[in-house]
Amino acid sequence: MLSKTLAAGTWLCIFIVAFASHPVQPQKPPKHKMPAELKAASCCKEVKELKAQVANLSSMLSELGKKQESDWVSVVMQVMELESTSKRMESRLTDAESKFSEMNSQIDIMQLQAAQTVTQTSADAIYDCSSLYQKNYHISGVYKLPPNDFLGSPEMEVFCDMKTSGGGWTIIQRRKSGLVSFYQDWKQYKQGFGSIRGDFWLGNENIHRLTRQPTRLRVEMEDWEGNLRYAEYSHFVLSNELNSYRLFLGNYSGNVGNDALLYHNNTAFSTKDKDNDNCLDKCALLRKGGYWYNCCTDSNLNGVYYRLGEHKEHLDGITWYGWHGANYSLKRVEMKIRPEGFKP
Ligand SMILES: [Ca+2]
Repeated sequence: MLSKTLAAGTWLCIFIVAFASHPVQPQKPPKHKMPAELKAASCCKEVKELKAQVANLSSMLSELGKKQESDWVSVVMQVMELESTSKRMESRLTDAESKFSEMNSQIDIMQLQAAQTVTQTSADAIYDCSSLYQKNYHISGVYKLPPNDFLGSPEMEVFCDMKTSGGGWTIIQRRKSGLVSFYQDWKQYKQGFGSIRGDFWLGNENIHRLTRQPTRLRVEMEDWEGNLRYAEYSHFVLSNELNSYRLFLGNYSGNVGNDALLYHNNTAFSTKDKDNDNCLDKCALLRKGGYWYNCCTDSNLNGVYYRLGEHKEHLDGITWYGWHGANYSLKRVEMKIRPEGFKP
């Protein structure tokens, strides 16, 4: 009985130990995990998609930035190209403008030269555009004057204005395209430079010879707003080279409202290499032209050609002080002469 009791106690102990070391957990029902996992997964997916979209947008932005940059560069290039095209057109227009009148006058000139040999010794010889006008050449344009014994001038190409105020004008200076620099030396101003159909200086020697007879000077000007003015002077004389092509002027008339050339009366011609002015300064260097500089200017018709936009920023431009002041550079100027007694 005892042994049976012992055996039963032993089995009880084993059972307790076994139970203590491996407690049987009551089986809980499995938790339902799937919705949370799914949620996390779909959230990640959204983030990833958003990240991808952001990355996409950034790359689009940077592409747009680059495109804008290249667009800007191309716009600037186009503007530059347009500017240069406009310059080319301007010079072509200048050529075209005068080619028509040149064609018209070319045949006339040949006839004229034939006529000239007959009339060389008579009073009606060809001196200038006014003599041409008197011989019924009434088209403005380029003419070739034959050599002239009275004036001592060689054959000379001139541009005649046969329309303004009765015509007969020989143009001695023109500024209209800005394609010719007027910052030239004594020799250049003496013999003349530029293009007879565009911007040019006829030459101090030629002008001197043409003013051996009583001569009238007319200065025509245009500003950048399209306003036109003129000034005329009686008894315009350019002395010879020994007298430094000194300028003499008579009375003023016109509508520019101010006699800005009078300040230059009885003044010698100066260039960058010949300082004949009445100043300690070298006016030709300061005003960048060749002119009858006093000390220095009330007008500077041979100054630097400045285009619209730059025309109000400089003191060495093409100026007429009494009209637009010292720092307004004009758009167009023509200086022309004809004999005092000319009658259309
Ligand atoms: Ca000086």
